[in-house]
Amino acid sequence: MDTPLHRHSLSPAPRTQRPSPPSSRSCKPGRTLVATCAMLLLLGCAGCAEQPPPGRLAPQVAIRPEARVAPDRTMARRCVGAYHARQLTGDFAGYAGLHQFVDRMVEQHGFEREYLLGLFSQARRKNWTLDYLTKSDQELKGPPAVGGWTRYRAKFLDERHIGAGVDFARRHQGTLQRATRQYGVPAEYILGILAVETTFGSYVGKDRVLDALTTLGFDYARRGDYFRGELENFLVMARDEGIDPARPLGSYAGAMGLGQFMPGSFLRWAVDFNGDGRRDLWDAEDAIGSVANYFAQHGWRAGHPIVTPLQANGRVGLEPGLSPQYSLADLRHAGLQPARPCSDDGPLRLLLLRHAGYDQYLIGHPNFYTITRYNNSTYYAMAVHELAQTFRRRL
Ligand SMILES: [Ca+2]
Repeated sequence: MDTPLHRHSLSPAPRTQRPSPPSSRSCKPGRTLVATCAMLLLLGCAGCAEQPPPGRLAPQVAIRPEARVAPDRTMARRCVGAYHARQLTGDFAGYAGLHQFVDRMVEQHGFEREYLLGLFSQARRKNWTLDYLTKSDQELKGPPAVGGWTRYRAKFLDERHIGAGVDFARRHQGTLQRATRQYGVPAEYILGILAVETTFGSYVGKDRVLDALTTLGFDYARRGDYFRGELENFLVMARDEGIDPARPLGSYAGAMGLGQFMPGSFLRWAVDFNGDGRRDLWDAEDAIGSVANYFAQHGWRAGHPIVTPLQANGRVGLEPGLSPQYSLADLRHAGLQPARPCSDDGPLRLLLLRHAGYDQYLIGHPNFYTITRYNNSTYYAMAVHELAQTFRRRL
């Protein structure tokens, strides 16, 4: 994908050791996520998720200051992993920002300071990731290159992705149908996401999420705030789900599981779709339900169009983009005519695909925009859409 940093959710670890899936491809620059095998060890921590929701406390019950602190300390003892240190050592020793982060986790979430200092003392700085993102940031500047869509499309619209999708769909037909019924999202779009993200779990990440998020949170200035927020979500998630936070593997940006959810997306949109009481995006059923829920929560409209091709007459003077800004009259005035009847009269998103020998324009309808909520990229969403159309024909 164009943007290397994607957004969403991830899964908590299974309660048993999960073998790493075979890695069938190398890390491709330009994709959102990805990493190799996820071996998640879920050490059971039944109590970790039992913090009472704030709303449970009756308003008339007075809470003394010491009473507010005590439950948090109890929670902290339930964190998984024997980490303990009085000082920060290792790759991140001396990082003032990390000390401030630890202070915040102690004050706002009730973690034990020594636990976090011990955990971060064995975190590793991922220099390769920083070098790669610096290079990617430079490449993303400027207008889309001629042939960019042709090259991007070729990475995903191939027999490896399509064949894996057909096989996955046959194995999980009932679950896909259930997700479509429950969330109103066609199975082929769930398949399109899982194809682009991890080729259905064949490559789900090889970096420790702890290392990825700590590195990007404190050494990647451009998006440090975002990754510190995801590190916070990750630690809360690990405690809630009873996971040792040093165990989960994910992409170089911290995305996890078949659907490559970031921790914040896991907390908000992951679902337990196989009914075993855990949200586990390394599990195919939970991943299917979680992707469908993500789409539903981001505005997917069942039965509505995704894109409408436009026929161009001469040079087009309009700026394409994911913001809706044009009426049908604007498009026609610029020499763009819908190739089929279009009931959506705007404001409309004008999409541009730069093929090797020509430019192609399309209208991106609200459902197209929903796909970009998974990754804010026209090419990403278009690859998912074209894969979905292919799966629909093949299944
Ligand atoms: Ca589950």
